Amino acid sequence: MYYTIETQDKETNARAGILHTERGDIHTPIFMPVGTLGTVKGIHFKELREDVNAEIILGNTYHLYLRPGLEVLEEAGGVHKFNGWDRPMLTDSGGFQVFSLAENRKLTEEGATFRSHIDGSKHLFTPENVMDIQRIIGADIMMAFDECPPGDALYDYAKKSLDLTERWLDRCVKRFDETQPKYGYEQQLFPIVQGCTYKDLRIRSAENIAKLDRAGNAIGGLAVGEPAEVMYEMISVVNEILPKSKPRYLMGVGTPENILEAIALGVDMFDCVMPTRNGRNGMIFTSEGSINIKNKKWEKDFSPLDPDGTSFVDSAYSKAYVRHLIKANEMLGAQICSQHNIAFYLWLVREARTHINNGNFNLWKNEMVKKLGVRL
Ligand code: PRF
Repeated sequence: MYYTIETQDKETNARAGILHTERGDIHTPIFMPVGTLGTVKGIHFKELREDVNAEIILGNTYHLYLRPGLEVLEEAGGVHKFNGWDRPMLTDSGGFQVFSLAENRKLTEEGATFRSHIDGSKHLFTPENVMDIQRIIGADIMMAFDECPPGDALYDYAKKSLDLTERWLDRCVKRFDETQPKYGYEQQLFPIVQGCTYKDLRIRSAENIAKLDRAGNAIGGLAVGEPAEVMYEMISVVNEILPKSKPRYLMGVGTPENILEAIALGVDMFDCVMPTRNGRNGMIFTSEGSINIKNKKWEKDFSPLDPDGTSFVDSAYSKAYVRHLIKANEMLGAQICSQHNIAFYLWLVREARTHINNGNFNLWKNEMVKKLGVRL
């Protein structure tokens, strides 16, 4: 796995690049649809490949470990053989999900103990077993095991948390380097910068991670309650330090506007549940602003879902029909809106890429951001 930069924008820190992997090239900036359980909810892989053109998807260690479990995944020969997705997959490491989903979670030096949100059973994640689990899942990109404190954490807690995350990172790297891929294809480990909203902690974390010289690096602990301006400031501090020659992945972010601003700050990879989660609720993103399809305004609007949209669903279905499906809780409504939103996010990052390559990214970005904030 290696990264090449095609164009470095002159006005901003945006870049267009390619992350070359054994399973195909990933053109950056890229958005990774969230496929928590080995499925992007409601969307066939055929659509993801041929209609949306997703180049990589994300999965979750926490969820896949609990269901279907490691025995099934190992016997299948890894997640790609299990679900049929042949393009790259990245798995998040589980720490973040333990803290947002599991019950009775407890952090110790050793790792995190928690109770499953499914059956209450007790489990322990450690930096070592989270590396082993991601080896068994067979993710092309594995994430380090970290703690993600809340956005308003006080300095004392933030520092102690980073100390722990850094000790865990050393253990992740050691275990990763001592073990081999299970299924013959390459796997890489991305470390995660933490440090809350404190510049000195972010700098320390980024410096330590830069030294590890991994195939890519991630920025965690953002979009967890802090103001957007603070998030942007932290990204710029960190990106000064993280190597330019490696892809940078901003975890769990965000709105279309957040993504464009972060691209301008030099971020290359994104994931977020927003397009699928909001889509299931009938909220759709378009290049002219966002739409709540449940709104009465759309009841008799028989125009295409999104006349500028790139997915087949955008012209195949009308706003009025999709409104009806969502209001009636029909599965197809959730599917259409999810597919539309994922296609929109991927269109957005492809457009960003084109404008970086054409030398007019900043101008385009500023105009786009204005439109994205509109509620139609
Ligand atoms: N760490 C991990 N996964 C994450 C985050 C993090 O900080 C975030 C924060 N936005 C989302 N997903 N491991």
